Amino acid sequence: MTDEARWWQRTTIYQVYPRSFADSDGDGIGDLRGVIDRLPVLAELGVGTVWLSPFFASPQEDFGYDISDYTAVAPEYGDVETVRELIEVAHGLGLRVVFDLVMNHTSDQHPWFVESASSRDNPKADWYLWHDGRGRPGRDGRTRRPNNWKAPLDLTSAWQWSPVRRQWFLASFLPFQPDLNWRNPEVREAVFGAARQWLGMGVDGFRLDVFGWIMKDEAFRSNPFRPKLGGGDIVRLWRRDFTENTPDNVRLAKDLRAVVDEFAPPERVLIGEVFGSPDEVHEYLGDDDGLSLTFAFDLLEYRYSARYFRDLIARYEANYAAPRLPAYVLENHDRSRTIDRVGGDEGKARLLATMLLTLRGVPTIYQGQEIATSNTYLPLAGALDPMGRTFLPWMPEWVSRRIAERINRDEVRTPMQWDASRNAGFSTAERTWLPVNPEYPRRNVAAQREDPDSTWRLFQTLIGLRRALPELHDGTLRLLDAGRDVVAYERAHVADDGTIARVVVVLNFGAAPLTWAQAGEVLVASGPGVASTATTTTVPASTGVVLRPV
Ligand code: TEU
Repeated sequence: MTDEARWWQRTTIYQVYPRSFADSDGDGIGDLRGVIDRLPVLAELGVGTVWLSPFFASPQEDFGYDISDYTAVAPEYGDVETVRELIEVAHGLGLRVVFDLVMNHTSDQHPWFVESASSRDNPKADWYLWHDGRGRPGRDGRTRRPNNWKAPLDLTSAWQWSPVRRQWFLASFLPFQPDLNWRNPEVREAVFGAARQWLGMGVDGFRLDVFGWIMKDEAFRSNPFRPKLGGGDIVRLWRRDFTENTPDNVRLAKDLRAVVDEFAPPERVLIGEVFGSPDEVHEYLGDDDGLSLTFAFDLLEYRYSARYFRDLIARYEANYAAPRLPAYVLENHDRSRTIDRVGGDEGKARLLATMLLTLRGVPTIYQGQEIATSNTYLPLAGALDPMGRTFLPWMPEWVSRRIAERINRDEVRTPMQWDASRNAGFSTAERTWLPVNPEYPRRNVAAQREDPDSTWRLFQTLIGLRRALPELHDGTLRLLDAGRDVVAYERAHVADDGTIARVVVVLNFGAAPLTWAQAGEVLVASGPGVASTATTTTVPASTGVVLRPV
């Protein structure tokens, strides 16, 4: 592994969901040894950074996003020594490793919370966001909630009642995930201390879970009622002026930066899961003293329209001028698979992958995306994911089926499809923790590695090209004039000796073939039928192409 500065600007990130990646001990649950065993396949795919979703001690009610010890590993995944080995093996393969840091909340079973909830005057009484209610207590002893802050989906309050403290505590996500009080210096030191443990072990940085929510308004003011669409998150009825992306939260990014900088070199990366429009969230990057990257979630929408993506690229270009970069996300463990968002059409999913991997920004790939895995339909009743059960217990199946991705995240967390053997090669267990997607005999990594036209091979080619060409990993981006159904851009790079290298990316979202008025060498095409004459290039419907203009 080379310790080049700013390595993260040129990397491609691959998200591993450890519970579903590879099970080495046959208990039906993925583990860290399984990840170690499969790292060579990721190196072969060509990605540069592996981000692991949380594997820390946890009651697993939200599958690791509910932590009960930041410094320990959940026993079903391995132990601290396995983590050390994972980092070493990854580094040996030239891969960087990023962990998931969940700073906003812990599990309600974390000893910190158990103590905090035990009385109003214990040593950790102020470690979480406790607040008296409004008005006089009712017959059950409860007061009215302190303010109108909402849990996800905006259907229920984020405040939970404690009969012991006779106070409310804030849980901005699920009720069993109480929010830590980041204004308490002891909390900061405790969580920063855990981060230092992993940094000292060699982790290359952190993906920061719901980073935008951590520092709420100090005066606990209610959010204004004003519905808001877009920004990459689900629809909101209340603006989150006092709970999300507050000025204090932007300052927290700088404090965290200072912690990870204690460990450079190599430079460590901080990637924020922050929601909002590009003109809001780019603030987190500061003057190169905040987060390194912020995810751009706008690609996760159900939009397959050239105009949508053209506007989006223009907005990110305007707000993330070089050396800043957005970290584009097309899939993750929370949202519907790409192929399901484009009506099951793999050609369209491949076109979007071509865009993702040729934009100016750091691309993120979620395990399974490289073989165009689809959602595994699983009814809401019986879901392991607590989202739907918590917020929509009354919803009938025929309704939830239509919007399943938003409420049953199990559907995108089923085991990785490695090969056509039992359990898709994920596990030798009788039963895996979630069922395997029934498409696996046809759709798996082993089959696609053998097939030069497969989606896995397309990803490998695009990632390889991105690594090889400075115009792709380091160049400028200029949107080109194109027809209504076309997104086209030029990526260019000026070498030290002044020579300019250029590639042009043409993405035909339309249903008819396109004649692009430029000829060139076809470096990659997302589908068959691309042809260049002396002056033009034909791009079939739902196809993307990377051209070296002549
Ligand atoms: O998710 C936050 C987030 O993106 C959700 O609000 C999202 O809108 C929701 O899952 C609907 O798809 C992060 C993690 O990615 C998620 O897995 C955790 O459950 C959550 O934080 C709480 O830690």
